[in-house]
Amino acid sequence: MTKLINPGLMKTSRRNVLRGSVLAGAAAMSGAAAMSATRAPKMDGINAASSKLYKAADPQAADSNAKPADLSGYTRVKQELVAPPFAPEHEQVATGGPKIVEITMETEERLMVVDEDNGASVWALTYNGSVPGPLIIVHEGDMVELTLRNPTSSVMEHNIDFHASTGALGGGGLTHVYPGEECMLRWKATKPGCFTYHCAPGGDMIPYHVTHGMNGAIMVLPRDGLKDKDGNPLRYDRIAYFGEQDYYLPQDENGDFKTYEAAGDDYADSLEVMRGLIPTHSVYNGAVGALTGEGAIKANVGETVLMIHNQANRDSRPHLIGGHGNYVWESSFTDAPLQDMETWFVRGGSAVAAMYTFEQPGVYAYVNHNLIEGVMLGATAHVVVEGQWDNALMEQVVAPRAFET
Ligand SMILES: [Cu+2]
Repeated sequence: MTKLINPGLMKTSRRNVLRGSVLAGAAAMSGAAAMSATRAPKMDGINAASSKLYKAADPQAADSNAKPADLSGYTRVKQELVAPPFAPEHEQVATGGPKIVEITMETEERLMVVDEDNGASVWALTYNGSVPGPLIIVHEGDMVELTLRNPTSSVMEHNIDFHASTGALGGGGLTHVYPGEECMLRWKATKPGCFTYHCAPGGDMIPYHVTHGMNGAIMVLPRDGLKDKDGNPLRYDRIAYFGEQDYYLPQDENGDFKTYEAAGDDYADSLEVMRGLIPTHSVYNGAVGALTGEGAIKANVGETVLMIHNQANRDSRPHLIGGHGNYVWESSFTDAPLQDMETWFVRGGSAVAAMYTFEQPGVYAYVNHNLIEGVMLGATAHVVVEGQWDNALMEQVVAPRAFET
């Protein structure tokens, strides 16, 4: 199935297209010029066992007939990204005209404990050191201007595919950075909604990076904010950002989770587990229990929380035990939200927003309601809500007691 999509430039196949750079070259975008020089991975100091993971970057076309983007009318702002489950400072309703929102992300490879109880760990591949990567928030019509930096200490090549963007494999084709390299990508947020972003270096490396934590979400708000089906404004007091991560961690013959010296060393073993399609873990925010106990989300009775759920690889079906999805946007923010949902759906490779106003105090569990995944694989978070109990909504009329026979 090999064919030439751009005669004289390069050969392609479906697999090569997934490797990323090919289409970007064919697109011959002006922004690609800076990335066009043929580069070689910097191999100094790289773990020898992992160096085979490198693939030489495909050459990219330097020529372009594309017009420069008209950036007049935009103002520039910096968005300081924060670690999940928190959201960056933002406006719910945009003031002023469209903005160029500058963000910086580093591709950090780091050893993370996945389950303290059994020693499961992973050399996570991350944006800014967290699983999921940070939540980005812009408004429809804004430009996202990302500086993507791959530290020299990295072992692997990384890039980023924004599902919210248009063209060049979601930017994946224009953002391949080797250790010690950085690049800048600017794209216009034309679709309002919540969207996944993820690393997609090419071939089997795509699911490998995504299942090692390299994904996150961006929310593109309508300029005038969220609305119900009748167009009335909907506002939230806080955001809780859940990244659900399926891991496929190799185990030895005794069932113990294997450990590795460096990022990438688990490549062959991981692929073998991944081929079975059954995750060893499915967790929120990187690890079992990351959002329970001290990490639990906090809220008060009467507060409205916007729960943003990202799952870059696998379907999920979140349910807030004891509460509801008062408004749920499974698709675009231009669609009317679903209302009063018990359980909603997150298609693998997407992010979804659900809004709820807490009416009772207590501990709420936010679970994947495939309860095997929620309970046994780890996909449980807690929301601890303070306030006054409302007996009109629920009351224990008789506490458990022995009944008379
Ligand atoms: Cu990556």
